[in-house]
Amino acid sequence: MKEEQLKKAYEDAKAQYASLGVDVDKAVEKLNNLSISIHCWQADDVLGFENPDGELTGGIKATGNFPGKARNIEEIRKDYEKVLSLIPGIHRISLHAIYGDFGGEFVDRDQIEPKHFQSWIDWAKKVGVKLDFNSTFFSHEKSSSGYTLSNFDPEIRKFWKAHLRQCRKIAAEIGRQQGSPCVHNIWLPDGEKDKTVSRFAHRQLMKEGLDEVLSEKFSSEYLKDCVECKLFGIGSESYVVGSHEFYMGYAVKNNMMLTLDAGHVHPTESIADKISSMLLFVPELNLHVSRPERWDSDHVVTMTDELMALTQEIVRSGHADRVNVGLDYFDASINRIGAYVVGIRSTQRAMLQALLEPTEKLREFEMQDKNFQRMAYLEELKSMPWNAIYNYYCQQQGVPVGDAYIKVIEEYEEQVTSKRV
Ligand code: RNT
Ligand code: ZN
Repeated sequence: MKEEQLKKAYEDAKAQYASLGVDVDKAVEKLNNLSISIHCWQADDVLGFENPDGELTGGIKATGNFPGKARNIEEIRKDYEKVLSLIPGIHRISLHAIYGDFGGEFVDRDQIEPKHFQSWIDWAKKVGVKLDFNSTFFSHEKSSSGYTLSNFDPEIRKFWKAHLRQCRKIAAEIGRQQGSPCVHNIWLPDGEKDKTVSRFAHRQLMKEGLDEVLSEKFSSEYLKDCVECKLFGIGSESYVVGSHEFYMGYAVKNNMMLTLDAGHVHPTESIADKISSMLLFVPELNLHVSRPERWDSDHVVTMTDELMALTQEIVRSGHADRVNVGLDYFDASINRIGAYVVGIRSTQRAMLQALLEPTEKLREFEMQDKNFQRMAYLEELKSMPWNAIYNYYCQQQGVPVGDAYIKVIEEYEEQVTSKRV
């Protein structure tokens, strides 16, 4: 689209929103301040660099074998730089512990240290992103029984506690060096395929393990821990130790962040409606924006009704500053750079639509019991020209407008990723 056309579409859209009492500039400024925590693991199907021949376990699965996944740190960083060049705004990259710079050596999970992430910290500074962190409790022989921190074997529990301790040290060091708290997400795959009898005992062990390690205090200026609940996984269909109730209770009791993953609830349930409840009881939320297709399939995020409901709830709560928006999906069946860019841009667009809502007007209808009017406006809003605002924002930020990113990704595929064999 030509520059004048873009500008004109934007001005027209702005006028339409103004007639509803919506300040477009303010909405765009808020969108621009929204840093999305981009998960590192879409680039290489959650494999990491700990073990080049490793296999993804823990009840999650990246299906597909599209060529071109990143095979080492250089390639993965190059891919992230490409992704960052195709999206507006300033974002964060969320690293998993298995993505350390181990220099070709095998470093076990209980031995990882801040030094293994120093080159990431330096790289992040260079490209202008902040880092978040995730401990990795899966894809390891000591998690093969299905239980880590909640294992009945004390030696295994000891190993994973050591891992968690090291991860917190690393995350805090990242936070200290980058001058912004590092969000450290704790997700454990613990659970079982079939009817588990000792549910209380495993949960008690998990609670004790977390209590022991999390009792070591770090400044919240450096580190923010959060715990992620789940409903079921592949091979843990019957029982997941870290269920929603477990971590909701844990986070509330310990006044800490809770992570809500869009794929970790019952198929007819949505995490959108949990936002306004949990914000009353925990200091902050961390989101894993994902797209479940019948199960926790971790499909690329697209603009679904669920995503719209989620971004609307974040904005309507009035506490968007307490919600960390992170992504969590891994699709190995399509171009992985494309998967990143589509998911990030869709999340931004959903957020922009929510920010462009005349919420006060809708609330007024609600107060006056005018629910037909509320419904009518909610429907009208769906076809407002919000995309003209997003396009103009992209142009202003110097990133491709509309579908222009597709060609850039095709070129990168031709010149770079397709050569990775
Ligand atoms: C698994 C969780 C978890 C992982 C990542 C790789 O179901 O969603 O967040 O996807 O840590
Ligand atoms: Zn997740």
